[in-house]
Amino acid sequence: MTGNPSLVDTVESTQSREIFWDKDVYNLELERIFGRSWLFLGHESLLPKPGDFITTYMAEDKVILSHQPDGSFRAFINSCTHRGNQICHADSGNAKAFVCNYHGWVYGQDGSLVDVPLESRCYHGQLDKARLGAKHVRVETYKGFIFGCGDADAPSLEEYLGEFCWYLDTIWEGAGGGLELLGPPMKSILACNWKVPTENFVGDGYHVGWTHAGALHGIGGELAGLAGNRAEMPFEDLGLQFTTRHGHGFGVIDNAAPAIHVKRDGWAKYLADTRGEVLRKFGPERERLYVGHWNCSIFPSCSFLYGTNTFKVWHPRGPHEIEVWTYTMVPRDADRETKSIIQREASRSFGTAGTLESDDGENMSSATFVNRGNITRDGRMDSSMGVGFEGPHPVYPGIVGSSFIGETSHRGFYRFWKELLDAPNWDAVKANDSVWDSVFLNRDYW
Ligand code: UNU
Ligand code: FES
Ligand code: FE
Repeated sequence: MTGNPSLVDTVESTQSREIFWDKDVYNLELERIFGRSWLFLGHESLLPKPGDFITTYMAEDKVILSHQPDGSFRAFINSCTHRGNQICHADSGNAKAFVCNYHGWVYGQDGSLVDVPLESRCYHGQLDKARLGAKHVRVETYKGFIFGCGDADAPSLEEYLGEFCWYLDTIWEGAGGGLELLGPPMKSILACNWKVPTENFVGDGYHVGWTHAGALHGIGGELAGLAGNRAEMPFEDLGLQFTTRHGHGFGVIDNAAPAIHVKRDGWAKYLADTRGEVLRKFGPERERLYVGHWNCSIFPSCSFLYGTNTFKVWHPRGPHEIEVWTYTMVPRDADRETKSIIQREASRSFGTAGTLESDDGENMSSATFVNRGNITRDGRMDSSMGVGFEGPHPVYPGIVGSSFIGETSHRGFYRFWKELLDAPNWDAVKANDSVWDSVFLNRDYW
């Protein structure tokens, strides 16, 4: 499949079904997408003290993220350099050192190899411990969110997020406190390709009124009118969609941030109390975003619903399975009661057994496994909704689509997915920085 130009057709806005099914595509993704992108590892709030650690994944690689005595964070591959055993089996904790179960090699908080049983008697002074530390990956943080990258040539995290920082600041900095994550994450296995939920969160406003019709009807509130795609909804005027360099994107529904929250005295009240400060700090365009509901993906595999406040990582497990990790996003400076209301409401809706989460799961499996069929697999998928009704905007960075219900950010996601899959290295990607948005043809839309 390598180099197949039709995996993604950016002119016709179609994708081959092989992107959800083919094992060669998946292996190339591990190397060229996951191996070269910044991947979400954790938030400072999950490991606040020196010595605190969490174990997580970068795609299929197990990693330890560790809070250093000097306050910085380091991440290293959770596999012993002796015979390869997994070094740490705990999900999180506080540790002075990590001791491998197999033969007892000891790694420090920074991943260096500090002690080896029977070293002088059995290795005869020949073991070079300095060269046998656990393998490091790059770690950088943005507004408390910690990311790791396995490619020394990748741009900095801030360059990788690029103009998307302008959007993230609105909520990750907010009125002053910004957002943090509550863990430990809920974890579940879902039988689907990792891109199905990523594309759903990056910009699938279309499914909300249909897939979630029953749930939205039951919850009531700001989104009840979407249930069943009822004709009286102003579909052209519900919100906007955004895509920026490197495939990040989101859709916003205006004035709907806490729509999925049945209990209104927590998050809804917090937003009402803080929106004035956001208006002063960031201006009206971003205040609009602050009080809107976002479905968002940070390329490649980290997604969140701002408003609902679930934060997800889709860890790939082969082409047809993912491990879903779900955290709750809460304002750092909110009181305990507000945080716990948000956590309950988030779990009830988009937690592992959440009402809306279960609505989506079956579609995601189905969209993956139909491609078992040899004839089916040969076909294509369409993401052409709203082509031409999008373009550069006088205020909002990137490319802006005219409605929450459109596929602008799907197109942005797959355009970059294909670019990174084909690129020999990051220099080749950087060479396209000034022309990446040329496929979004309507320069005069806004
Ligand atoms: O299912 C979703 N991605 C969603 C649900 C998006 C916006 C509102 C509710
Ligand atoms: Fe870790 Fe041998 S595999 S000490
Ligand atoms: Fe959904």
